[in-house]
Amino acid sequence: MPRIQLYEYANTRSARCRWTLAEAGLEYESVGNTRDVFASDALRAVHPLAKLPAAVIDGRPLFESAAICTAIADLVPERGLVGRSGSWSRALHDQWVSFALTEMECWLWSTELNEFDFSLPSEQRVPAIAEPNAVLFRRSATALDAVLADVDYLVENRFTVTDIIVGFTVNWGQSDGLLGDFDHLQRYLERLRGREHCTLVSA
Ligand SMILES: N[C@@H](CCC(=O)N[C@@H](CS)C(=O)NCC(=O)O)C(=O)O
Repeated sequence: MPRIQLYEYANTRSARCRWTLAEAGLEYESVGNTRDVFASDALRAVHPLAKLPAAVIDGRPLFESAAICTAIADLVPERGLVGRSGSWSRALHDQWVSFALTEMECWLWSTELNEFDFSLPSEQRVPAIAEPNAVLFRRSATALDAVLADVDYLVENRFTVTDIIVGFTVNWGQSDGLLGDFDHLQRYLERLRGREHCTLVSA
Protein backbone atom coordinates (compact mmCIF):
# COMPACT_ATOMS: atom_id res chain seq x y z
CA MET A 1 0.00 0.00 0.00
CA PRO A 2 1.41 3.43 -0.87
CA ARG A 3 1.72 5.92 1.99
CA ILE A 4 -0.24 9.04 1.05
CA GLN A 5 -0.51 12.35 2.89
CA LEU A 6 -2.94 14.90 1.49
CA TYR A 7 -2.82 18.56 2.40
CA GLU A 8 -6.46 19.51 2.06
CA TYR A 9 -9.13 21.89 3.22
CA ALA A 10 -12.87 21.86 2.78
CA ASN A 11 -14.18 22.46 -0.74
CA THR A 12 -10.89 23.61 -2.25
CA ARG A 13 -9.49 21.77 -5.26
CA SER A 14 -8.37 19.15 -2.73
CA ALA A 15 -11.93 17.79 -3.07
CA ARG A 16 -10.77 16.36 -6.42
CA CYS A 17 -8.04 14.35 -4.67
CA ARG A 18 -10.31 13.22 -1.83
CA TRP A 19 -12.79 11.84 -4.38
CA THR A 20 -10.06 10.16 -6.43
CA LEU A 21 -8.63 8.49 -3.32
CA ALA A 22 -12.08 7.14 -2.45
CA GLU A 23 -12.61 5.79 -5.98
CA ALA A 24 -9.13 4.27 -5.82
CA GLY A 25 -9.92 2.61 -2.49
CA LEU A 26 -6.75 4.04 -0.95
CA GLU A 27 -6.38 5.27 2.60
CA TYR A 28 -4.54 8.48 3.29
CA GLU A 29 -3.48 10.78 6.06
CA SER A 30 -5.21 14.14 5.97
CA VAL A 31 -2.87 17.03 6.79
CA GLY A 32 -4.05 20.49 7.73
CA ASN A 33 -7.75 20.65 7.03
CA THR A 34 -8.07 24.03 8.71
CA ARG A 35 -7.58 27.48 7.20
CA ASP A 36 -4.27 27.74 9.07
CA VAL A 37 -2.74 25.18 6.70
CA PHE A 38 -2.22 27.93 4.06
CA ALA A 39 0.29 29.74 6.28
CA SER A 40 2.13 26.62 7.41
CA ASP A 41 5.78 25.87 6.70
CA ALA A 42 4.80 22.22 6.22
CA LEU A 43 2.62 23.09 3.21
CA ARG A 44 5.27 25.42 1.75
CA ALA A 45 7.78 22.57 1.95
CA VAL A 46 5.54 20.52 -0.36
CA HIS A 47 4.06 23.26 -2.58
CA PRO A 48 6.29 26.24 -3.50
CA LEU A 49 3.25 28.57 -3.55
CA ALA A 50 1.78 27.04 -0.36
CA LYS A 51 -1.44 26.23 -2.22
CA LEU A 52 -3.89 23.38 -1.85
CA PRO A 53 -3.97 20.58 -2.62
CA ALA A 54 -0.53 19.12 -2.16
CA ALA A 55 0.44 15.53 -1.46
CA VAL A 56 3.31 13.38 -0.33
CA ILE A 57 3.21 9.94 -1.91
CA ASP A 58 5.70 7.44 -0.54
CA GLY A 59 7.83 10.33 0.66
CA ARG A 60 7.72 12.23 -2.65
CA PRO A 61 6.03 15.65 -2.77
CA LEU A 62 3.55 16.39 -5.56
CA PHE A 63 1.36 19.43 -6.20
CA GLU A 64 -1.35 20.49 -8.71
CA SER A 65 -4.68 18.77 -8.19
CA ALA A 66 -4.82 17.18 -11.67
CA ALA A 67 -1.31 15.75 -11.32
CA ILE A 68 -2.11 14.34 -7.87
CA CYS A 69 -5.40 12.77 -9.06
CA THR A 70 -3.73 11.22 -12.10
CA ALA A 71 -0.84 9.87 -10.01
CA ILE A 72 -3.34 8.31 -7.58
CA ALA A 73 -5.27 6.74 -10.49
CA ASP A 74 -1.98 5.30 -11.82
CA LEU A 75 -1.37 3.62 -8.45
CA VAL A 76 -4.42 1.36 -8.95
CA PRO A 77 -4.47 0.25 -12.61
CA GLU A 78 -6.94 -2.51 -11.71
CA ARG A 79 -9.59 0.18 -10.99
CA GLY A 80 -9.40 1.50 -14.57
CA LEU A 81 -9.52 5.14 -13.48
CA VAL A 82 -7.09 6.28 -16.18
CA GLY A 83 -5.63 4.82 -19.39
CA ARG A 84 -2.07 3.56 -19.24
CA SER A 85 0.64 6.03 -20.17
CA GLY A 86 1.08 6.05 -23.97
CA SER A 87 -2.46 4.87 -24.74
CA TRP A 88 -4.96 6.96 -26.71
CA SER A 89 -7.25 6.99 -23.65
CA ARG A 90 -4.44 8.67 -21.75
CA ALA A 91 -4.02 11.24 -24.52
CA LEU A 92 -7.75 12.00 -24.27
CA HIS A 93 -7.45 12.28 -20.48
CA ASP A 94 -4.65 14.81 -20.94
CA GLN A 95 -6.70 16.66 -23.55
CA TRP A 96 -9.79 17.07 -21.34
CA VAL A 97 -7.80 17.91 -18.23
CA SER A 98 -5.91 20.61 -20.12
CA PHE A 99 -9.13 21.88 -21.63
CA ALA A 100 -10.86 22.11 -18.25
CA LEU A 101 -7.96 23.86 -16.55
CA THR A 102 -6.79 26.22 -19.29
CA GLU A 103 -10.00 26.93 -21.24
CA MET A 104 -12.54 26.89 -18.39
CA GLU A 105 -11.22 26.96 -14.83
CA CYS A 106 -8.76 29.79 -15.44
CA TRP A 107 -11.65 32.21 -16.10
CA LEU A 108 -13.49 31.15 -12.93
CA TRP A 109 -10.32 31.50 -10.90
CA SER A 110 -9.58 34.93 -12.33
CA THR A 111 -13.06 36.08 -11.36
CA GLU A 112 -12.69 34.71 -7.84
CA LEU A 113 -9.28 36.31 -7.36
CA ASN A 114 -10.58 39.67 -8.56
CA GLU A 115 -13.83 39.60 -6.64
CA PHE A 116 -13.27 38.13 -3.22
CA ASP A 117 -10.40 35.69 -2.82
CA PHE A 118 -7.73 36.49 -0.30
CA SER A 119 -4.74 36.25 -2.66
CA LEU A 120 -4.79 39.79 -4.09
CA PRO A 121 -4.97 43.02 -2.08
CA SER A 122 -8.23 44.83 -2.88
CA GLU A 123 -6.46 47.75 -4.64
CA GLN A 124 -5.02 45.29 -7.17
CA ARG A 125 -8.33 43.61 -7.98
CA VAL A 126 -10.26 44.34 -11.18
CA PRO A 127 -13.83 43.18 -10.45
CA ALA A 128 -14.99 44.19 -13.97
CA ILE A 129 -12.99 41.25 -15.34
CA ALA A 130 -15.82 38.94 -14.22
CA GLU A 131 -17.89 39.79 -17.30
CA PRO A 132 -15.33 38.89 -20.01
CA ASN A 133 -14.32 35.88 -17.91
CA ALA A 134 -17.94 34.65 -17.98
CA VAL A 135 -18.06 35.06 -21.77
CA LEU A 136 -14.86 33.05 -22.21
CA PHE A 137 -15.97 30.34 -19.77
CA ARG A 138 -19.31 29.97 -21.54
CA ARG A 139 -17.62 29.71 -24.94
CA SER A 140 -15.69 26.65 -23.74
CA ALA A 141 -18.70 25.31 -21.84
CA THR A 142 -20.68 25.44 -25.09
CA ALA A 143 -18.11 23.16 -26.70
CA LEU A 144 -18.09 20.72 -23.79
CA ASP A 145 -21.88 20.71 -23.63
CA ALA A 146 -21.99 19.68 -27.32
CA VAL A 147 -19.59 16.78 -26.65
CA LEU A 148 -21.70 15.57 -23.72
CA ALA A 149 -24.77 15.48 -25.95
CA ASP A 150 -23.36 12.23 -27.37
CA VAL A 151 -21.56 10.63 -24.42
CA ASP A 152 -22.10 10.28 -20.67
CA TYR A 153 -18.40 10.49 -19.76
CA LEU A 154 -15.36 11.97 -21.45
CA VAL A 155 -12.98 9.04 -21.95
CA GLU A 156 -14.16 5.65 -23.26
CA ASN A 157 -17.67 6.80 -22.32
CA ARG A 158 -17.26 5.43 -18.79
CA PHE A 159 -16.46 7.14 -15.50
CA THR A 160 -12.75 7.87 -15.03
CA VAL A 161 -10.56 10.27 -13.07
CA THR A 162 -10.92 12.65 -16.01
CA ASP A 163 -14.52 13.23 -14.95
CA ILE A 164 -13.45 13.97 -11.38
CA ILE A 165 -11.07 16.69 -12.59
CA VAL A 166 -13.34 18.16 -15.27
CA GLY A 167 -16.49 17.72 -13.15
CA PHE A 168 -15.03 19.91 -10.41
CA THR A 169 -14.56 22.71 -12.95
CA VAL A 170 -18.06 22.31 -14.39
CA ASN A 171 -19.52 22.29 -10.87
CA TRP A 172 -17.67 25.52 -10.08
CA GLY A 173 -19.17 27.07 -13.21
CA GLN A 174 -22.61 26.04 -12.03
CA SER A 175 -21.95 27.56 -8.58
CA ASP A 176 -21.09 30.82 -10.34
CA GLY A 177 -24.42 30.68 -12.19
CA LEU A 178 -22.84 30.17 -15.61
CA LEU A 179 -24.44 26.88 -16.65
CA GLY A 180 -28.10 27.91 -16.90
CA ASP A 181 -28.88 26.74 -20.42
CA PHE A 182 -26.35 23.91 -20.78
CA ASP A 183 -28.59 20.87 -20.36
CA HIS A 184 -25.92 18.26 -21.09
CA LEU A 185 -23.51 19.77 -18.57
CA GLN A 186 -26.29 19.88 -15.97
CA ARG A 187 -27.04 16.20 -16.56
CA TYR A 188 -23.33 15.37 -16.44
CA LEU A 189 -23.17 16.93 -12.97
CA GLU A 190 -26.24 14.97 -11.89
CA ARG A 191 -24.57 11.73 -13.04
CA LEU A 192 -21.39 12.60 -11.14
CA ARG A 193 -23.30 13.58 -7.99
CA GLY A 194 -25.04 10.21 -8.12
CA ARG A 195 -21.75 8.45 -7.41
CA GLU A 196 -21.18 7.23 -3.88
CA HIS A 197 -17.87 9.02 -3.33
CA CYS A 198 -18.64 12.28 -5.13
CA THR A 199 -17.31 15.35 -3.31
CA LEU A 200 -18.97 17.97 -5.52
CA VAL A 201 -20.92 20.49 -3.49
CA SER A 202 -24.08 21.92 -5.07
CA ALA A 203 -24.44 25.69 -5.20
N1 LIG B 1 -3.81 24.80 -10.30
C1 LIG B 1 -3.81 24.51 -8.89
C2 LIG B 1 -4.55 25.62 -8.14
C3 LIG B 1 -4.24 25.58 -6.67
C4 LIG B 1 -4.96 26.69 -5.92
O1 LIG B 1 -4.96 27.87 -6.35
N2 LIG B 1 -5.58 26.32 -4.79
C5 LIG B 1 -6.30 27.28 -3.98
C6 LIG B 1 -7.36 26.55 -3.18
S1 LIG B 1 -8.54 25.76 -4.23
C7 LIG B 1 -5.33 27.91 -3.02
O2 LIG B 1 -4.51 27.25 -2.44
N3 LIG B 1 -5.45 29.23 -2.84
C8 LIG B 1 -4.63 29.95 -1.94
C9 LIG B 1 -3.83 30.99 -2.68
O3 LIG B 1 -4.13 31.30 -3.84
O4 LIG B 1 -2.90 31.52 -2.06
C10 LIG B 1 -4.42 23.14 -8.62
O5 LIG B 1 -5.32 22.72 -9.38
O6 LIG B 1 -4.00 22.47 -7.67
